[in-house]
Amino acid sequence: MNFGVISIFPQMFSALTNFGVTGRAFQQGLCSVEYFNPRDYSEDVHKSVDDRPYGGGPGMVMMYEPLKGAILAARDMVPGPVVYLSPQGKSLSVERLRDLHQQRNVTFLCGRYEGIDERIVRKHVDEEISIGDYVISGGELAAMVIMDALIRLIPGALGHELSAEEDSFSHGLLDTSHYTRPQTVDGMGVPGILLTGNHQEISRWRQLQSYERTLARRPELLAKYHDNPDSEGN
Ligand code: 4G3
Repeated sequence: MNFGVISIFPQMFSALTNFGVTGRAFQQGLCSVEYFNPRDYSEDVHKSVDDRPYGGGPGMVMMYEPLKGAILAARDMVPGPVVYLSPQGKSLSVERLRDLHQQRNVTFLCGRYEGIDERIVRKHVDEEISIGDYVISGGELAAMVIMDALIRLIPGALGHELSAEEDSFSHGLLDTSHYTRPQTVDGMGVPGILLTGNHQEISRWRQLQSYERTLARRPELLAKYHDNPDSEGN
């Protein structure tokens, strides 16, 4: 999978490209990323990328022309949809992630300040996505959340291929609980079934526990699950 990233802070993405499961995926060539900095497409001597909002109010707005230049350059090198991360976007869901995963190329447009000139969204953005109902200081962390989730879906990116299938939500239910050594900590043991070595019974227990904690914590997920328990949720 090839990612494009449009950002004035491309260095932030080293958190994704240099560490852990995602870092390994980049190292192995399972995915790649190209950066496009709006500042490189700024016309004026100060390399401005933001200006004051029409109508007044606090903060600044990212300017049309530098963003347009960066997006057109990205479209040349990364011929897939341009996704803008903003609190005004449609909520990210597991089915939306699977749709994006079908693309070989995806570019993420990361805004700063109070947002970007709306005419960029109108003319140059294919999809506006939100990672949740809260505001963060820039689209970069939101883009990294989606990129990380997408990388986990790439065959070979996780050490153990069954890991992705056993993740929370992959079947529409929350994940089961996990335990490791030592067997007793601060007087707390491990559910006995996990020590029996009976893998068929362990599997049944985990499924039941998964179902019960979904019922307790996220009952709204069960409606979808009941529609089709084998459909991987949605
Ligand atoms: C655009 C995305 C971008 C407008 C970005 C703020 C939250 C999300 C930004 C704006 C963001 C999200 C940058 N904050 N919920 N901050 O996906 O007001």
